[in-house]
Amino acid sequence: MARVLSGVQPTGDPHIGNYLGAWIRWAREQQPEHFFCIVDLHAITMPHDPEQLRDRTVDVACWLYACGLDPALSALFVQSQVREHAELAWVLNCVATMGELHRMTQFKEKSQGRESVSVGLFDYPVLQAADILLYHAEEVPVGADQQQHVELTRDIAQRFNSRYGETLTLPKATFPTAGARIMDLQLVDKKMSKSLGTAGAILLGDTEAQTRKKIMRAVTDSGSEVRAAPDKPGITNLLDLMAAVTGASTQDLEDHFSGTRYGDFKAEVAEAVNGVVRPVRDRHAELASDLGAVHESLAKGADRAREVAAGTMTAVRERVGFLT
Ligand code: AQP
Repeated sequence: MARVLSGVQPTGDPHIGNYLGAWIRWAREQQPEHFFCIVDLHAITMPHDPEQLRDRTVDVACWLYACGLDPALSALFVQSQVREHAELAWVLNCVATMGELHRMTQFKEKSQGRESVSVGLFDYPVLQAADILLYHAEEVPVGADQQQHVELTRDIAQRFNSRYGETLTLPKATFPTAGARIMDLQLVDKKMSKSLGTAGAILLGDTEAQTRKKIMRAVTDSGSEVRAAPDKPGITNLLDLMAAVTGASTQDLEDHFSGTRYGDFKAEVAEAVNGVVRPVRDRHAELASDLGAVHESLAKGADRAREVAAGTMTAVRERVGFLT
């Protein structure tokens, strides 16, 4: 069984992209060797409100448990509660290069148009490498947007190992067959994102009526064929969404919807999405009404994570020449 680490930022209301790109697989495939991390250290790389960060950290934990993460199996924890993440990130900062970080597309996108950008935002991928490498993760289940960061993690680990001796495990990113990059329903050339605004994002916390309305209003094209094609990004995205929630192939869906009008197609997509999200939303409401249990599970998750992380840091400290 492969060791797994993946993470989520507590930066806003989670959406169907987070769920289909990553979380659904975290829950389905979870094992005791799987670690999932709410990356609050990453969340402060952009301007934030401290009180809101605390609330969102707990809320995203409720969503993850609601999606099916079981504290008796996998370990869910909050990144800042395991200090080794920051410690290893510093060591890896001395292995990663400026040139590598300058090539990261997420940094380019997130820094675009900003007058002042934190060093933390630039360094974000190195902290992410530390997250992954601390747990000797072999697999990192993520959406397609994270591929470049996981490749950088491999490069950093490889360089560390060749400089100091075999210490860190080289990870690989894994992606779902469908739903690896759900696009915004209004800005179809942009990935659905917590920070892009809610008009084109299906939030897990939306009501069924809101979800239906957003899908019915999704941007499509002037044609009438339900078919995936480069000149039909809106329809392609809805087909991908439908494939991810139903498990059907795009080809089967194209056959099924052949001759169907866009309005009827969208209504079916909305129904399927609501069917999948409904139990998650209900479970989230239950968990949010008893946060004591959520805090307790997070504390246990952090204890489990600390144990593994401390072992890796002992080896790293010894390798780089720190006094033990
Ligand atoms: N649109 C998406 N389609 C598929 N997967 C997605 N993920 C995010 N958006 C999509 C995956 O969800 C996991 C958690 O993401 P994250 O919150 O840690 O970071 P992110 O990729 O930066 O997500 P957002 O929603 O875009 O947040 P903001 O706006 O705060 O940056 C990851 O595995 C990610 O691939």
